[in-house]
Amino acid sequence: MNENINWDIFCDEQSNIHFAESGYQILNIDAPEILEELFDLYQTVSSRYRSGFSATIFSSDPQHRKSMHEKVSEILEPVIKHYFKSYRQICCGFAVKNSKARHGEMPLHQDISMIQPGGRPALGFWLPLVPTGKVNGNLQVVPKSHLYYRHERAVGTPFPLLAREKELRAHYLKSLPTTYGQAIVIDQTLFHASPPNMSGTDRMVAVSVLLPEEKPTFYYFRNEGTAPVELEAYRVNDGFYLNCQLGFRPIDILPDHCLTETPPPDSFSFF
Ligand SMILES: O=C(O)CCC(=O)C(=O)O
Repeated sequence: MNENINWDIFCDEQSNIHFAESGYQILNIDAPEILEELFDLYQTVSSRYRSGFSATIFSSDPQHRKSMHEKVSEILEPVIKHYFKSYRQICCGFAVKNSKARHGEMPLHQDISMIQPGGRPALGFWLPLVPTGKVNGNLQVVPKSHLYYRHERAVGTPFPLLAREKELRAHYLKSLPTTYGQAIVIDQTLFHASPPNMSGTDRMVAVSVLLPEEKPTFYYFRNEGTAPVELEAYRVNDGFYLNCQLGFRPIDILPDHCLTETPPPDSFSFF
């Protein structure tokens, strides 16, 4: 199902080739001053990130979401400009696994869709402010799984290989430890997860969602009252994700169109 995908993402062509094949790319961000600035910013708001796993996008305070987005996106902008070909940032902030709450496991999932399928993909940009490994909740990915289910996904869209999660974890899930200064870029369709933080020290990550400049932003609402399940596709502005309640139907806009949620393919192969 890789028709109509355009992998012209990074300025570096080798990165485009690796990303197209695997669905992720590790970047060496050679800019300690940027990591320090992000770390200093995080210190000013760390009291808000005290649960097992907390992320700015889940904050119930829209002011905080907006302020973190503005500050983090500004700090990251030179990095994004340097590595990516015309991508814009939405939903920046922090993703934190607290050292004192050991229940912050992130299950295997795909991110929700924020653009329509086809063309250049939406990306997750994940820049840890500390080295990451299995013990403090590093990112784990299923390489090549970004080609499996590229259809529209909303909050509530079931993970397409839920019944085979054990098998995926046993045979396909790959741990991606990072050294200080390394960032991981994933296709939002890539299967990914992270274990709990058992290290005794907080795991802080600066995050950004990157959308191709040429593609409008969408929000999908899953209408579970229909059979088959229908997705309502809302065309939104970039600020929408700083204010919305994820998983809820927007109250003041009408859908651009509706579509039936696509069932996953029957078989898979990630080798
Ligand atoms: O930060 C993490 O551990 C997981 C992040 C993640 O899964 C996501 O942003 O979708």
